[in-house]
Amino acid sequence: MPKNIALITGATSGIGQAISTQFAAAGIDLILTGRRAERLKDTQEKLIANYGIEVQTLCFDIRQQQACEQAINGLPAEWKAIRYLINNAGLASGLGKLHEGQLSDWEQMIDTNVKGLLYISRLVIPLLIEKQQGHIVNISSIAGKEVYANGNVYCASKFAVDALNRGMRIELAESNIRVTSINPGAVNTEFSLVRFHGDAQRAEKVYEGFDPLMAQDIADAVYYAISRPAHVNINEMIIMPTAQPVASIIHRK
Ligand code: NDP
Ligand code: 8X3
Repeated sequence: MPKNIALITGATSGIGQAISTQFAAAGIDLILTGRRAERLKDTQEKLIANYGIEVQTLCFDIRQQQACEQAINGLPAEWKAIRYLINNAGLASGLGKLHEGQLSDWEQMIDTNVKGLLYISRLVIPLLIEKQQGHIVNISSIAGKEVYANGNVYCASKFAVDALNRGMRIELAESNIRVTSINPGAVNTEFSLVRFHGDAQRAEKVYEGFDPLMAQDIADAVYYAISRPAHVNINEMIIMPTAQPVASIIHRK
């Protein structure tokens, strides 16, 4: 019987995977989502074996509203007592001028980062309200605080996450639900590989010549936020590599 449950979207890689391991180590039972079934299964097996927690996996595309509904509504009753919702699934697709942009990139970012986050939140928040407790952590970005050259639509999608984060906090305080946004700068994950449509050489260059953040740095911050006493809400955190003082400047050796 699961007790202390977290639902983490985008748990197949990077930040979501690191949060999953950090939470598992703290004895939190997990609902993990993503599109890559094999990775979900591997992660589930490892976390159960290493930490003795319970893990459910939900394999679906967060852009598909019906798939979100089926996944969340189809959870066994005891798994609906979700305490932590970590809205992490997201991506950048492309990096270039708006007037030269690919519509398919824009749609993928808006559908995943904004609409997907909304679909999941709409389904899970009523479950938190029912229990009059819970904590939502929205993984936004420094791109949701500062606009940088060629970031246009990705930045817009993360500014939307920032607005949704603030809106949720205002609306949910009366239900004793905490809401936190985490806004990282460059984190070395599959993010750039995805942004550059699988161009591994270009992706590697993003993290060359300086020490980027690691996914674990962000997992630490998320765990810090959720492990504060119940009367303490961390509204937001901006976390940057030391060599990246603002979004558009990276000091490389
Ligand atoms: P990764 O590419 O390593 O991980 C992204 C995760 O999102 C994967 O688990 C992926 O799962 C999931 N995901 C993407 N699209 C979908 C979809 N349509 N349906 C379901 N799941 C999806 O990148 P990060 O770990 O770096 O990114 C995690 C979050 O952190 C994102 O919201 C990103 O914007 C944000 N962020 C990242 C930064 C960075 O520099 N890395 C900095 C600031 C914020 P799957 O492919 O299996 O579906
Ligand atoms: C990802 C970090 O600086 O590439 O959100 O926008 S950045």
